[in-house]
Amino acid sequence: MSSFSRRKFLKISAATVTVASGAAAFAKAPSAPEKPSKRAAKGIQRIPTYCDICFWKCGAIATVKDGKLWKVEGNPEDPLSRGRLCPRGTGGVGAHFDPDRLRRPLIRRSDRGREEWQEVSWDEAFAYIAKKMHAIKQNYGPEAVALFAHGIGGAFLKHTLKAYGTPNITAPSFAQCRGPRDAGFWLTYGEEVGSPERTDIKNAQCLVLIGSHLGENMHNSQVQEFADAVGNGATIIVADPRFSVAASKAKHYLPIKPGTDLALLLAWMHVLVTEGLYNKEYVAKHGFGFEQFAASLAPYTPEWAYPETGIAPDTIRATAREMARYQPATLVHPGRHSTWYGDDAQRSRAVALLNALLGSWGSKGGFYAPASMDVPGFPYPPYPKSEKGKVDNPGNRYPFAHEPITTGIREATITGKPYPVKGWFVYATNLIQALPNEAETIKAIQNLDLLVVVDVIPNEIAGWADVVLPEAVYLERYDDLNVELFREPFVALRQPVVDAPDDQKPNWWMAKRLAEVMGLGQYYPWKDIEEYLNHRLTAAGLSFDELKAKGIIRGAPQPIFADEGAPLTFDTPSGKIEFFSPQLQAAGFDPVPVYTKHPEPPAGAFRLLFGRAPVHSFSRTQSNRILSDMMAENEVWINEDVAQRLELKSGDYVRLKNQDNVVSLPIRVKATQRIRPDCVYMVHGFGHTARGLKHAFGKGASDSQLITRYATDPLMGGTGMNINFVTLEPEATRG
Ligand SMILES: Nc1nc2c(c(=O)[nH]1)N[C@H]1C(S)=C(S)[C@@H](COP(=O)(O)OP(=O)(O)OC[C@H]3O[C@@H](n4cnc5c(=O)[nH]c(N)nc54)[C@H](O)[C@@H]3O)O[C@H]1N2
Ligand SMILES: Nc1nc2c(c(=O)[nH]1)N[C@H]1C(S)=C(S)[C@@H](COP(=O)(O)OP(=O)(O)OC[C@H]3O[C@@H](n4cnc5c(=O)[nH]c(N)nc54)[C@H](O)[C@@H]3O)O[C@H]1N2
Ligand code: SF4
Ligand SMILES: [Mo]
Repeated sequence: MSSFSRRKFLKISAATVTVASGAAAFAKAPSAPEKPSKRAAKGIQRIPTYCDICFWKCGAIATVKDGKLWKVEGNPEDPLSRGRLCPRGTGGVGAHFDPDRLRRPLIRRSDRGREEWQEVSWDEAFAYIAKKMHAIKQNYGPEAVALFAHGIGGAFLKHTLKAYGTPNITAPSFAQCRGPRDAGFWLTYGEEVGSPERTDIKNAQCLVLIGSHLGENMHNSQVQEFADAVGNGATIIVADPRFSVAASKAKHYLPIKPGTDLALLLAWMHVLVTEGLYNKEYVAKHGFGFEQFAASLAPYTPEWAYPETGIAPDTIRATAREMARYQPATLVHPGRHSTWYGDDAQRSRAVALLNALLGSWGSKGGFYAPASMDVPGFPYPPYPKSEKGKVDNPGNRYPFAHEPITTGIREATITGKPYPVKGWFVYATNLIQALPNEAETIKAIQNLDLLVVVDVIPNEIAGWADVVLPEAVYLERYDDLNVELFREPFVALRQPVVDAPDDQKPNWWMAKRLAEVMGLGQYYPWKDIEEYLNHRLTAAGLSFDELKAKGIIRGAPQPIFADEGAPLTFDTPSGKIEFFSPQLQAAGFDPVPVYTKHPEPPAGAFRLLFGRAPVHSFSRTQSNRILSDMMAENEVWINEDVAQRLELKSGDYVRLKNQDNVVSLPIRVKATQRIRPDCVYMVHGFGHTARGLKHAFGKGASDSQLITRYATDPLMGGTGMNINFVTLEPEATRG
């Protein structure tokens, strides 16, 4: 094992130890719910399930001692976790014990956003919601209710809302996250990279990370495979304005000027093509429009890219040659959170094209063809057809948006066009923090006749709701099966490990009850979720009892690389990899990516960048006492020389003020040489303002609050959020 992967193991296991004892301490804390479990049995029980602290869905085994949740570990049978959870997953027990949890259904009793509630029964809550939803349907049609639902827990509410008749179902994982990447790869290969990404990181001999900060971005399998690749001696190339954890493992670290990635990508491709280093056989066999593509690269020399990116021509050539040396086992990581500057689908297309030049799509050490189990869905009656169609993308103005656009629904809610939206159902997404420009979100909310929020804690979005429905956390409930697309086929079960402490209910129960109250009971022909799961598994020839006992059932391995016999076909109009895209040309866009400059921060201001911390997920874990113990607040990274000039030092507090005079909560300075002087960086998800979050309230600052501007991607409607500039104001009163 290399020193890196050893360290990584130590780091992960150290976190595990801290967390396990933290959980133990917690279980004894007076604030922890003391209600004994109905399923309480004396002694130790080990119950498999899968994690929900993020969307990776790692297989886990929970240990319950005398009916009380003790710890959660990786399930060794699970290909995603390979028996180890990330620190967030291990700290997931803190979600069950969180004293700030929502406990009972609530109905608003004063103005929206004031967070003043009345506790009601579930029947009262459903009666209220059903009445409003009937009225909206009558006055505006069922399309006027939209569902925002993030994660697998939204599956049954989606079913209920489709049965009600709305096609407007969306999540921030598209227009605020991976949408541009998916569009860029789809336009090039006719397929997306999926989630989990189909990246063969562990076998890559050269791995290029252009803004993917693996190691802070803790998607478990990817981080473990990254450690494998480093351990195998792979060449790591990292382009990031900030010296990330991944950068510290790199042979080549390129401190790129933010917003100029497309220039670097074009220059890399220029070198590969002009020096004849690309995979000629692969391109000849699978490529379409290569001649036009190659011709359009002519101006993008490394010398041209230098003043744009700040990366020296020699470095650009050396790194391009390094990529060529290891092809096709060179993987230019597609990234995930790709909504940066508004031209992101074209940047992602350039990433896709660079991989195509290296022949990595379909190759070991590149992109594999994912496998999955065949588990049929439940045979439901057909949904009513919507006459009006979807509201988020009128006139198909974003022609390559293949999923609904959250911010498009928000816009329709404000303008009433193309038709009014009057109800939002929000499941497991904190829209106040997840969507850019909070003021627009609040404006839309004020236009609603009904806002229902299903959450586990009183997060910001819950504060704006008319009705708040408290959900049981993932350790207390069943969810739908995870039939994953991955290296090998498998199906995983989430099942309850402990009871919910109060009157919290699982999403499937809410979705079914609501459907019944609204007269849509025929869409729920099953009695309870066990019957539903059993039905699906039986149809697939699998045993529910076996899955309950093991948590995971694995299928037979399938070929996943072209040289093992996996088909290498492209679902594009030409049936090939489209180096030149007639689809883009026909829609009036550049058929080959073209570089455009982005405005730079004015003198004295800095570009605001943001990302992940290993121990938190978005804005959902700051209330978790175990995880907040490891990181209670975020910091703002400032270049050390800049800090000195501003007479700031690490540990001082500042407020960030953006171009629209929005001022953040106080945030601690981290003065470091690990970031360029033209930008500052902070971890997303902090700076909570919801009063019910007694523990997380006011700790750190929120990037979302400062993201008042965004650049919309003309191809697919993604919201580029890295275009806000901030100045720093010293804060005398904290520290
Ligand atoms: N400013 C800014 N905005 C961003 C990002 C960023 O980095 N900065 N990142 C973007 C990206 S990449 C993404 S994917 C999105 C993520 O956006 P979201 O998925 O909306 O993430 P969160 O803000 O964490 O909101 C999750 C909500 O679900 C609740 N929750 C947690 N567990 C459960 C559960 O079991 N049941 C229910 N019902 N609720 C639960 C949490 O309490 C929280 O309120 O945000 C995007 N927006
Ligand atoms: N611990 C943890 N892990 C997570 C999550 C989490 O909440 N917590 N969320 C998951 C989700 S849904 C997502 S989408 C991913 C997001 O993670 P990624 O897709 O890896 O990354 P981003 O958040 O877009 O990018 C942040 C990195 O990009 C750099 N960067 C900023 N601007 C530029 C630029 O112009 N050029 C270049 N080259 N780099 C730039 C930043 O310095 C930072 O290192 O993380 C996933 N993993
Ligand atoms: S990556 Fe971590 S938080 Fe996400 S599902 Fe896996 S263990 Fe849970
Ligand atoms: Mo994301």
